[in-house]
Amino acid sequence: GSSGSITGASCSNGSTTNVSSTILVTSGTYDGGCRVFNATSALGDGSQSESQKPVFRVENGATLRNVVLGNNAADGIHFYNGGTIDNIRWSNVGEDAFTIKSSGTVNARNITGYAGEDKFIQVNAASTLNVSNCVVDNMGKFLRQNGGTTFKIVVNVDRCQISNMKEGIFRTDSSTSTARITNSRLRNAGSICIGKWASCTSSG
Ligand code: ADA
Ligand code: CA
Ligand code: CA
Ligand code: CA
Repeated sequence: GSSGSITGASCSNGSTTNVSSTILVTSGTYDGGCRVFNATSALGDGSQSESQKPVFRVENGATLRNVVLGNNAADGIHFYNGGTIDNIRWSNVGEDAFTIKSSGTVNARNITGYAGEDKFIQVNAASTLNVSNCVVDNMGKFLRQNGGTTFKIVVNVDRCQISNMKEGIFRTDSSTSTARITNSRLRNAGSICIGKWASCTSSG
């Protein structure tokens, strides 16, 4: 395969919108117009505190696109019952970048994330996650299935550049979950597969 066209998100920063209550995306498409969405303290401070709220909540197959998360990204983006994100950049990942909160299929394409303390993606429910064209740099790990959970997740990652992970790329405690990464560039990305994965592969 080819890893030649890995660009991540492509927005130039637009004007800043301060977010004091989670923006709900419940149907159709929410187009952020490349504005910078910056959480206020009402959502959290972007630290490792687990009590923070997301900046966006995407539900029921809806799509969120063309968004820059600003210096305070709080608990990022939450998905319920599946959804799509397209052209999203986290300038400074908060507690984590996005979380699958209930079952469904999540598609994340053309995304970029920088400067996380720990996780980029957190998966808290049985689900399928398809990630394509991502650039992720400088955090603990790319993806974590919630610690101690044994439901099945299916993770497909294609055309990603992942660099400077302190721990690694995929971590689970579930022996039924699967992960694969294809057509990607890994630089100082730690261990690819951490934990019990039924299947965990890297190719291309
Ligand atoms: C940690 C924490 C979980 C949950 C998760 C998350 O793994 O132990 O309870 O809060 O983070 O969704 O960020
Ligand atoms: Ca967490
Ligand atoms: Ca979180
Ligand atoms: Ca950060």
